[in-house]
Amino acid sequence: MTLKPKVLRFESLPSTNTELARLASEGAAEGLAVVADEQTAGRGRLQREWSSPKGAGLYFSILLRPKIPTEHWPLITFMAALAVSDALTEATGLQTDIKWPNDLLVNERKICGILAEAIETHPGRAVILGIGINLTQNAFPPELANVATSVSAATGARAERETILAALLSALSRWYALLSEPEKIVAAWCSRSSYADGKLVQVSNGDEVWQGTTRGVERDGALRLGTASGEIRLVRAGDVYSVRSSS
Ligand code: BT5
Repeated sequence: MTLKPKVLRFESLPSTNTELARLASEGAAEGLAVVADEQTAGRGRLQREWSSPKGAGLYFSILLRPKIPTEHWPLITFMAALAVSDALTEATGLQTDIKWPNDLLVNERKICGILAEAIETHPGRAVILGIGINLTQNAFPPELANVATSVSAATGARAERETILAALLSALSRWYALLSEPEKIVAAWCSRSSYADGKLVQVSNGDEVWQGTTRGVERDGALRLGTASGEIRLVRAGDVYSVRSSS
């Protein structure tokens, strides 16, 4: 699968994902991408807010029409995390950690969030892949300062949005070509995530909270959680929090 990105730029949008979903429903081709200087209704998973002030972040969405079995679609988020990780290293020298399922961390703080949304369109099912990268500390409100960071804070240098965007487009094209080989995506993801194996975590899906130790990732992207009773629980959606061991 070859991806040929074509970027449309906007000063301000409610959400790059929403705008691209609209274009996708009108039949836009795979690879169409949208970038905005600000989002007035940027969102995360479960309709949470993604703080997106003007000029403070890279707010980006790209349209994918993947020809892979639906059960492997969660790997699109993994593929995107690998691409952002490459792009940040190439463009800024930063080394990132990946937190299941959709966060990139630097020094245990979130620098990027990924939101992949599947939609029905006339030419078939599509994915709107949204990526938000914090460029400066203005990208998020002060109350998130303990859990969020930005390229400029982490590198001590000015964050060049266009350099990061160019690196992201080529990294996405590279990793997208591997999407039909789930083992490779999962293996690469696990090698770059401190959360993949042996991490004591709490997982919350909104209703329930489980504690356990991570035991790798299934071929479809589900997180394997080893619980105290010795069973393996497969987690397909939720938020993961690192727990410091008391020993
Ligand atoms: C995400 O959701 O991390 C997915 C974020 C995707 C944003 C991109 S920007 C381009 C495209 N267009 C959109 O409208 N969205 C995508 P989630 O894992 O649910 O995390 C959301 C949580 O992260 C919020 O509830 C806050 O706690 C926190 N948060 C909000 N803004 C943040 C920021 N700028 N940096 C770090 N954390 C933030």
